[in-house]
Amino acid sequence: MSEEEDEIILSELDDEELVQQMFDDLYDGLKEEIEEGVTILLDRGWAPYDILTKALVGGMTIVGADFRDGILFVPEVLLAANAMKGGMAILKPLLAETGAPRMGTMVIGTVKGDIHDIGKNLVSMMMEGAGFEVVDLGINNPVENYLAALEEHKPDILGMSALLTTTMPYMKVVIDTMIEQGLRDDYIVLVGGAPLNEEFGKAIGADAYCRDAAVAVETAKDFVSRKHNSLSA
Ligand code: B1M
Repeated sequence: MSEEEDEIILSELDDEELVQQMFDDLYDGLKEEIEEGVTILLDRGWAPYDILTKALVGGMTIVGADFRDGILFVPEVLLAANAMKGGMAILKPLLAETGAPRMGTMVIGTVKGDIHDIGKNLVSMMMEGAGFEVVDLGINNPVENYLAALEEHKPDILGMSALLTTTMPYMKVVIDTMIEQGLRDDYIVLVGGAPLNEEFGKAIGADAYCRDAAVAVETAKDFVSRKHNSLSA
C-alpha cells in the first residue's frame, strides 16, 4: 500500500475514533495533528472543557503510565507535552471567554526544582474561565518569587503546583516563610499536583488541596466568597 493510502484523514473519523486517534497522536508528539483534532471537535460542537479533559488529559494519562513504566523517555514525553500545549493554546481563549464576573486574583507557580507546568497551565486556564485574574509565575519558583508576586499583585489566592515527591515539600518552605513574615493569614493558599493529597495539604498548612483544575476553581470560588462574606459582616 502506498503512504498516501495509509494516511488517516482525521475529519473522516467519528468522534470516538477521533479521540482514540488523538490519544495516539499525543503519544507520538504530533502537535499539528492534535491541533487539527481539537479544531474538528470544536467544529462538531464539543465543549472546550470536554475536549481538554476527554481528549487531551485522557491522552496524557496514557503517556504518564508508559513514562512511569519505562516505555517512554523524557524526549518523547516532552514532545507529547508540546503537542498537548498546542491543543491547549486553541482552547485557552475559549475557556477564558465565559463572561464570568470578576472573582478575584490568583498568583500561581510551580515550586523550585520542578519544571512540570501542564497541570498548572490548565488550572490557570480554568481559573481565568471562571472569572479570576491569574498571575502565572511559571516553573521552578523559589520562595522569593512567590513573596515578590504577593507583594506586587496582592492576590486573594496563592496557588502552588508540584509534580515530584522531591519538590512537594518545598510548598511547606513557602508557607513557613509566609508565617514567619506574618503574611500567611492574608492569603488563601491552595496546592495541587499529582503526588499530593488532602492529608499533605493539611500537614503543610495550606487551606486546601485541589485534586484537579475543576476542583481548584470550585475551591477558589468557595474560599473567596467566604472571605468576602467575612469582610462584609
Ligand atoms: Co515528569 N514525572 N519528570 N516530566 N511527568 C511525572 C510527574 C512522574 C509521575 C512520571 C512517572 O514516573 N510516572 C514522575 C514523578 C515521580 C515522583 O516524583 N513520584 C516524573 C519524573 C520522575 C520526572 C523526571 C525526574 C524524569 C527524569 O528526568 N528522569 C523529570 C523531572 C524534571 C523536573 O521537574 N525537575 C521529569 C520531566 C518531565 C518532562 C519535562 C519530560 C515532562 C514535563 C513537561 C511540562 O510539564 N512542560 C514530564 C511529564 C509530562 C510528566 C507526566 C508524564 C505528565 C504530567 C502532566 O502534565 N500531567 C507525569 C506522569 C503523571 O503525572 N501521570 C510525570 C497532565 C496534567 C493535566 O496533570 O500535572 O497532575 P497534573 O495536573 C492536574 C492536577 O494535579 C491538578 O490540576 C491539574 C489539572 O487537572 N494540579 C493543581 C496541578 N497543579 C495544581 C496546582 C493547583 C491546583 C491543582 O493550585 C491551586
